[in-house]
Amino acid sequence: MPLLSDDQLRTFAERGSVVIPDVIPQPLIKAAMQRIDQLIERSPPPADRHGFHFYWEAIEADPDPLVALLQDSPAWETIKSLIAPLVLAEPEQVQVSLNIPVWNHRPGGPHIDGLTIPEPSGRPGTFTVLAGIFLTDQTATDMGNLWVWPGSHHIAAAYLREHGPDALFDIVHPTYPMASPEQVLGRAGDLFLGHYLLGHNMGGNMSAVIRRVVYFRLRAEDHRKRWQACVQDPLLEFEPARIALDRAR
Ligand SMILES: O=C(O)CCC(=O)C(=O)O
Ligand SMILES: [Fe+2]
Repeated sequence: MPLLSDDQLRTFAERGSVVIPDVIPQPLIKAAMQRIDQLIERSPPPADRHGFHFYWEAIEADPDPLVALLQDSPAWETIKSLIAPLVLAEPEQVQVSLNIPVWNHRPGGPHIDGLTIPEPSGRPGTFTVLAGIFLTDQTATDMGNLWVWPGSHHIAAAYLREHGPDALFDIVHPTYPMASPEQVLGRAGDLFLGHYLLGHNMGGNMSAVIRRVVYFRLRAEDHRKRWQACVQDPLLEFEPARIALDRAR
């Protein structure tokens, strides 16, 4: 049984994202929720905060319940199976993303990650895949869901083929024509996989619940050496997705 179905691989290739249901076992979710409770207790969001609030954690050698979501669950093998035969590099950092209600907000457009603060070398902070692990249910819209602009990774890559890879810095907030955005739905324990070039943003939260997602920005090994090629050829690092797409044609 492959970890990702042909349909899921094709969805990722065409739309730039896919949600894989029920990847994270309940005990790992519980431990991560407790860890996030601690982070909030130690450094609470301002009392009047509505909307996003992030915790960025460097990954220590110690066992970490946030990293366990990724590496002690089937998520790791699943993501490996999206980029094989490339090798998935160890995560460097983890983001806990809260979306605190009530936040009556609709994003005006998408963003692309890693561009406002380049790496020390000046290289844009490109990566291979955004992996989001849902810790709360977002089974309807306006529950703090992530918004995505489906297929926009292909439009970004076409733009960068025309203007060169350094033009990435001009599309932090892309304005080229794109399909209408969609809110990503899922349940606690689901795994969201998003292409680096996929335009996305945070949406409002009109529910009663603080939305919790843990994000990892993951790279295939040697991604930093080939980022210019990756941003012009969006399926370069995703051979299984490329094959599934070709099979369907
Ligand atoms: O929290 C989210 O759902 C998205 C956050 C995001 O896009 C970011 O931090 O770059
Ligand atoms: Fe983002």
